[in-house]
Amino acid sequence: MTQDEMKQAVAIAAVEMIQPSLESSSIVGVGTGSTANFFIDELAKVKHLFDGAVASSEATAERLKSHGIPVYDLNGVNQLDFYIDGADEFNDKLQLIKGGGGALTREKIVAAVAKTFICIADETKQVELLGEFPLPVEVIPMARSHVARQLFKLDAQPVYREGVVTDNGNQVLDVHNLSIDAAVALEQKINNIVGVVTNGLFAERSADVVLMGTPNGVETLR
Ligand code: ABF
Repeated sequence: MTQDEMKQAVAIAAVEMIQPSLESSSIVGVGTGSTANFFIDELAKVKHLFDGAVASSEATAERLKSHGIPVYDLNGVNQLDFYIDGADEFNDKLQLIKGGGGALTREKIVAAVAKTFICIADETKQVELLGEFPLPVEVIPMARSHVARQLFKLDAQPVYREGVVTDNGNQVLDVHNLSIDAAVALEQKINNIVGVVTNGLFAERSADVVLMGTPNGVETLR
């Protein structure tokens, strides 16, 4: 099985998982990235079963609309039963690193609102210790150097993701050489640096379920 086939398998499994709960009034939270794109394409096949979606990025909004799925502003949505999104890494506590695609802040907001966060990822994203994948930190542009200096004090190596502007008009630092054993504490510490919008650790709000694609099929981790 190729990596893309595993991504498609978890996308199909995610639609199967949410389908029994979908109603004509349901709004689905949808993430960003190549695995999420497979999910969008599968979700479109059952679009008659729900009302619409909230998107975690402009790219996702465009893809949803291209399938004829209405996209709503989160502020107008009272209830979001599910958020489905990929990840760059996940551990056995279902804590994640996200934001390789630069959409971490909107992803974290939608995940915070959703009752159930279903993470879809192939087995290459599973790790014992988070941090091999550089941790993305979204920063207000004028604070970028200040935030970088504070991160150096944590013995981390922030690298400016040059040429990238987030959907919120901000910049991204990718923090290398982290070995994260206290993910909640680190998430809070980095978020407390003035000028940080948010970081890509999803530890305080981890996933509720990970659907992991393997060559032998999809495993459900809770
Ligand atoms: C989003 O897409 C991001 O949080 C994460 O960075 C990325 C994973 O991308 P892919 O599914 O393409 O590996 O979920």
